[in-house]
Amino acid sequence: MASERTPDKNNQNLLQGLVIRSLAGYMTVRTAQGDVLCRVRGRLRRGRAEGDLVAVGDQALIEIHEDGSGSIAQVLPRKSVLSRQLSGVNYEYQQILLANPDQVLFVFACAQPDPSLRMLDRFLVVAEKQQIPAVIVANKLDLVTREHAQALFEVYRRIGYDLIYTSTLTGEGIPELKSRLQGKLNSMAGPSGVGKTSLLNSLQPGLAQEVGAVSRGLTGKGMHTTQVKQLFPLDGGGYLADVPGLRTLALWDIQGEELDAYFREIAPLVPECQFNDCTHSREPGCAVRKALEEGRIDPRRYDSYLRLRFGGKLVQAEDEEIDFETFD
Ligand SMILES: Nc1nc2c(ncn2[C@@H]2O[C@H](COP(=O)(O)OP(=O)(O)O)[C@@H](O)[C@H]2O)c(=O)[nH]1
Ligand SMILES: [Mg+2]
Ligand SMILES: [Zn+2]
Repeated sequence: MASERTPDKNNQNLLQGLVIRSLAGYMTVRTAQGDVLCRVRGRLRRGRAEGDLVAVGDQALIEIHEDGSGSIAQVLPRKSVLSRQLSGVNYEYQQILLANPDQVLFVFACAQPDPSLRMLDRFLVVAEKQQIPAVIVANKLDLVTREHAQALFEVYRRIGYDLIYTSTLTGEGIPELKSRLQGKLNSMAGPSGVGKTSLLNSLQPGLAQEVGAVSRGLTGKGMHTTQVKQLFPLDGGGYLADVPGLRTLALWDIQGEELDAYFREIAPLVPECQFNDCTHSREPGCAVRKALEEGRIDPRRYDSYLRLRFGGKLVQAEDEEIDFETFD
């Protein structure tokens, strides 16, 4: 039908779909009529953009051409984004790592390697800033006693985070994790060796191989400079996103003055401090330090706050030695 190819201001001939893959200027859009490869062009490319106009996770309206290829006509409003702000002398650009994420999973091990909880605290700050719910996965539960695992991680549940203990060896926590992912757009990050690949295997046979094949296929052909972003469908519905840029999440610039707002247990106390510019370090009448002394704030979390607030470059360098990744 000729009318199918006519661009229509009322979107009558456009097909809606989910952007599931992004690579070198092409987007794969999953629609009710199958996957359509779309070149990003035209209106979506022209002009001085202030940020990525289309990204993996976006809901898009596409136009299908005679040869079966498509083009993206419109991107529907996003409900949330994982993004980073790129700033220069005369530009500001919002790079979208993932559009519409429902939640982000931070995976650590209870042991081997010992969890870097300060790194986790940094990630949680970024998740708070971006207003994306975080799920903490404490893997390798089989290597420690439950008491030990709880001493490490239970503080996060107390301050309101979703926390799941897992073991890919015994299978503990895997069904719970699976149901937590269902029907949602999930992303995952964690240090090397904590068991991310093993978790993928436990969650869904073939998923880890699928993810691995995509990254190998690219690096194998010398395309290592090109980043592929992809959503992997989950059997029970929903997606898991492989978003390479997530590894830099912890390094994003957050202003010192806004930091207290991103510590869940500190934020509600801030209005009670005597000084409205209280840094919660040595000021008199500080409600945060009072809570700390009364045991209502975890000393290790408070230490994380202080280090992020006042640690400067040294602390950053120390933290950044930890190799963070999404999948490998
Ligand atoms: N004891 C134990 N070992 C695990 C568990 N999950 C993964 N491992 C092991 O930890 C190592 C790293 O796992 P891997 O999945 O490659 O971690 P990744 O780097 O995060 O992808 C491998 O030797 C796994 O067999 C677990 O729950 N318990
Ligand atoms: Mg891995
Ligand atoms: Zn204070």
